[in-house]
Amino acid sequence: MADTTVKLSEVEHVKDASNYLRGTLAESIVTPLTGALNPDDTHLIKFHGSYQQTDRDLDSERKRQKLEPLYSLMIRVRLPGGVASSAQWERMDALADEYGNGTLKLTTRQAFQLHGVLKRNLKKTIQGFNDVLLDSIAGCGDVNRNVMFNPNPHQSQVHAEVYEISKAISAHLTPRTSAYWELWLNGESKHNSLLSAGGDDEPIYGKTYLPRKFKIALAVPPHNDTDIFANDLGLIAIEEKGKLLGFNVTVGGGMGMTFGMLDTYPRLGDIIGYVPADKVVDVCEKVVTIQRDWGNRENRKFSRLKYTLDRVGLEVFKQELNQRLGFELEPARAYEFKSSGDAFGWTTGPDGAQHLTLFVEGGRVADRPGQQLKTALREIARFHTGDFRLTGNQNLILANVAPEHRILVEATLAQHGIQVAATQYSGLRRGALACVALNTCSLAFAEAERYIPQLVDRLDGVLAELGLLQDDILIRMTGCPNGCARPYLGEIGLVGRAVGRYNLYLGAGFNGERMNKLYKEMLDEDGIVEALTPLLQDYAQKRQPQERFGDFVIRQGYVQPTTHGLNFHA
Ligand code: SRM
Ligand code: SF4
Repeated sequence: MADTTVKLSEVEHVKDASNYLRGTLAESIVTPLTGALNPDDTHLIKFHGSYQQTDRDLDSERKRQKLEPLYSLMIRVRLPGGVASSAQWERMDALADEYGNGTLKLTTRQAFQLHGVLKRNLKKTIQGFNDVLLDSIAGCGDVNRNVMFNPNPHQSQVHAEVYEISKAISAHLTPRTSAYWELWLNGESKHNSLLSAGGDDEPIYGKTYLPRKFKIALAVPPHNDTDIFANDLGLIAIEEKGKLLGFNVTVGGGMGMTFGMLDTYPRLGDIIGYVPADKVVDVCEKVVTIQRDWGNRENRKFSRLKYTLDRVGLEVFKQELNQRLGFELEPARAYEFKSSGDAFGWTTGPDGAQHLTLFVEGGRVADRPGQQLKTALREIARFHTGDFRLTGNQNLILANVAPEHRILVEATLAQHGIQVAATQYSGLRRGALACVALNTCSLAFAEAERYIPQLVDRLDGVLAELGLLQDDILIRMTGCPNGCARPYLGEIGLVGRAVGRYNLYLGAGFNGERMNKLYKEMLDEDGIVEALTPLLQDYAQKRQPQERFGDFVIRQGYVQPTTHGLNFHA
């Protein structure tokens, strides 16, 4: 099935020649003449969890002054299931201040990001992670990324079991190269399970790794809070009487596309069958190896599993998977998803443990006038005996709060201007997702995280007049079509086209099972508000009981439903 006549992309050659992801990183990182890395190393550093970036707010001024751009590194810490201890939180908080830009970003895949790390500080930053058993290997790059799962295993016994499986999948698919600990940790890792193997053999990936990034998410119905259909591989837990049986398997999800290239498209995963729980890690490995062997290594725009699948056909893919597994997937089992968002405020688990889900706007943990979230969480980390759980919706759960700490948690938050209940925010704001975009993302055409609060302020005005302020409506914004905030799963999706201009997409399902459709192009803020106001008015008047906004705009004929990635542009 692999085509040996293809002209490999440049990145394939870089990986091939890199000696298992080393390249010339050791030299690049210490060269004092520039803040940048050697060009080939900019590809390799991703596998170590980092991206070279510039401060785009300063690019033109620095160019005018004939200075090189202000290079720095973004670094992403993988956390399977988004779980961090208090000690790990405190460390990330401190590293953000010491080497980063003083903020922590909670990503849409339940990871931490630091921005603005100068290359001379990268090693010290990674060593800081290692001290508290965190790492950034495979945070980015052509490998399996952070494995997503509902961040609260204490919700039920099934959640606890699925969390363990998500960690097992993550560990199984972590690259084995010793380059990471050799380059950053002087050959010594505190992370026994992960990096002590020390060999360069990559039994799953091989020396050129995957053709492109690969993403896995797990979910326990009825909550699709990891948007599993947006992943290359999704696993839907099937339980019976509170016991985990196995998983329905989805393949071929992905959000990215390129404007003007209709043969690129976001796509939701297809359900291909059911697998018992004890065989699920093997299924993940075999799907990864098929993509390793069959994925497009010529043109990175078509390298994701979704394009492999649409090229070879789902049936051929399933046959190959069954053959590599040595057994057949069973028919998929019944399940139902009802939502893809987070439930805010205090909850009590079946074991009586207390958990607090906090709204974190844009996933940015920062101190702002009147709201010192970063300080509040640091103070909480000093006494909190439970842990911190990052959600796939860029929010945060303080999990397992000791009963005697509940009042102290609330008081600490209140003292720093953070309210526990999220009802002071509109339903639109609570469910909003926005990618980083400017000023650090090199691919952004427009603002997202920095701008969405202002847009929601205006839309909240419209919603308030219509009595819809507390209705949950999913809005998602990105600065480009790559889809980092999964905008095509927003009931309202806004995708940056140019500075201050967005394409407006409508009609996604509230439960993450249907993508939206282009409604209007190149809108500025007034255009967005003008386009949405009559629809929201109509919704307030004519919606049926419990009808979601995404379903309503389809029933009213504003947009056609998207039934498959292949008709997303239709
Ligand atoms: Fe993403 C590239 C940020 C989740 C699809 N993404 C980037 C880069 C690294 C830009 C770059 O290549 O230079 C962004 C760094 C910005 C910055 O300054 O930090 C970036 N992506 C993010 C994060 C931080 C957004 C956020 O605000 O939370 C998310 C980090 C997740 C993590 O912890 O691993 C993030 N990115 C996603 C998701 C959502 C998801 O995975 O559920 C997607 C859509 C799903 C998918 O992969 O299809 C996503 N990011 C992309 C793509 C398009 C990939 C494609 O094959 O279509 C790119 C561009 C690329 O890879 O060439 C990209
Ligand atoms: Fe950057 Fe585009 Fe991803 Fe936003 S969606 S972080 S602008 S790559």
